[in-house]
Amino acid sequence: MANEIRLYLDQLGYLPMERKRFILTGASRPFEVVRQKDGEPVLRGTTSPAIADEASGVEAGKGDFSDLHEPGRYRIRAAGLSEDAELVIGDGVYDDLHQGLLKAFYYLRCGTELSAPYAAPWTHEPCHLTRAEVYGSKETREVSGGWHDAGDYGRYTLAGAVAVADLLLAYEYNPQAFAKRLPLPESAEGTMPDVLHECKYELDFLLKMQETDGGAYHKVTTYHFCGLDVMPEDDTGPLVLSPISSTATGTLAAVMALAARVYRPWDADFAARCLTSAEAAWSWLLQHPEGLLFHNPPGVFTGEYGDVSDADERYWAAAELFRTTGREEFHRAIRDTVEKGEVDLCELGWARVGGYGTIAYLRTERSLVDTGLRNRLREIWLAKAEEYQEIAERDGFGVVLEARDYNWGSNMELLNRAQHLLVAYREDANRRFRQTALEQLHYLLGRNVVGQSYVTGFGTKPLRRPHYRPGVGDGIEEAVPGMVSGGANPGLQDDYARKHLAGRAPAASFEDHELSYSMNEITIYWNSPAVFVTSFFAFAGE
Ligand code: G3I
Ligand code: 9MR
Ligand code: ZN
Repeated sequence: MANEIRLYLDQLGYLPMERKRFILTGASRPFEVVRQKDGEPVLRGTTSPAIADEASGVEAGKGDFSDLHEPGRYRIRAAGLSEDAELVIGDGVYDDLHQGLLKAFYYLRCGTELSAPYAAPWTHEPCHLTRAEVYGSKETREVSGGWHDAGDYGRYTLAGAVAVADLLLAYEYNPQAFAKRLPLPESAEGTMPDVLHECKYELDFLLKMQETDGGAYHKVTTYHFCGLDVMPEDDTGPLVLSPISSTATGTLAAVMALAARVYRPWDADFAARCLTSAEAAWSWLLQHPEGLLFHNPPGVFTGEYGDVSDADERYWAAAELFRTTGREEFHRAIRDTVEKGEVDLCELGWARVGGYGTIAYLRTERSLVDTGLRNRLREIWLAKAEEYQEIAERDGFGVVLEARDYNWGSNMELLNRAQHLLVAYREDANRRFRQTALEQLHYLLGRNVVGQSYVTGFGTKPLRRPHYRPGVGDGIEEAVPGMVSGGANPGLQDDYARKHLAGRAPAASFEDHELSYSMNEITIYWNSPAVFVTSFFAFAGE
């Protein structure tokens, strides 16, 4: 209905001591919060003056109930609301979400059976075990394992590297959030946390993607995407290793150097293998200074993950190798990149990885770093955090995206900016940054103009029909839980979106339908920043 008043809130709940706000469309009005069990009013307030919000296309105000700290179940009432809104306040409201987001990577495993104790009812047989043809040659390689990228069954080196990096960084920042077993088949193998078991499943695959000269193949896929209802084990077309690229090789060098640090206390041999791989990839980069940017070769029609520069991947590789080894050659490469000024030093996500390089340098042992350079990077990082802070404070829904930022994978951009704010928070203990990062979780979990939780299995209106082949092919009504949708995208980049979404405001450009891959696919590097962000707020995170 045109003038119906709508209330939007985090459908999982709110943490007792954090800022708590809901969004109410229409003019400012009184509201009250009552206890669910006896209807006792516990807080009264008035929503802020409504502002015309460009990204969502509605006029909305915010209802602040931050003074309510008592954990429990409540209802929110306001004039014009057709029904009360259900509200939860509690310390552990994100604990199950955190576990679910991480377990989603297990469901994306390729090359192995997903067995009942860990995956029921979403089990499937092993898949994609055949040797892959090296594009354009008669040679083949054994490259089984790793994670399916997304709704498709491709396995893409740089996408996998970025996803692993988010998860390992989350573990480095908040180990306490990863103590509880998921569980996984490897859980009983000792005391190594499951997040490290799961990342090793991808890292073992990424090691296979490295050629003897140190270069990394860009991807292993079939030549075409298979049908949307094809189960992994039924996707039996020939596998092809697409050519080595400098972007894949740069991200491989980076993530292997990062892994060498993280796994050293748990599996020294594996950590050593990772470092050897990182150094081999780095030497390949030195031998190919001109770069080798990737485009799908003739006859290959799967995801491209193209790029216009590999300078950011080289920067990230140098920074991780410097943090792990302390060797001056890597330090020089970092300095040269910063001096040249061609790399965005803050961007995160699959295409621009300079931010991961800056995080690596900011977290390098102080005795190794150049204090002037570190301070410069810190200033750049905090200035960008202030920019994000201002965007969120201006936005009618408290979102860190401007209208133009809603593109394919807008939830990745949102979560990457939340990651940025949390890294800034740990740099200068500015709690505003942590608070704004938390507001992005509220958006992801229902406080948005479509009233949608963008995560399968979580929220009162959870994601149900992502563009995800096993979910279409398995005939099971319930979606695998813990998968993050790419989210609102006004780009109309698939047939379904063109047919159903034309003319909508950017943040309203979403429907939960499996036919739309440009707004409702899931991917490993949309789940991985979500794990990073929730790790600060789950299991008494800080
Ligand atoms: O950044 C520009 C923005 O400046 C511009 O205004 C806007 C106009 O539409 O485009 C923006 O770039 C978009 C880019 O994603 C970043 O959001 C491109 O249009 C869009 O084509 C691009 O989409 C990528 C998509 O593959 C198609 O290439 C997604 O980032 C990427 O996540 C997605 O990755 C796919 C894999 O290929 C296959 N596996 C599934 C995976 C997820 O859908
Ligand atoms: O399923 C594919 C998805 O993973 C990709 O992100 C998307 C864009 O590359 O392509 C999807 O595959 C579609 C193909 O591009 C066009 N025919 C329908 C395919 C299934 O939706
Ligand atoms: Zn597979």
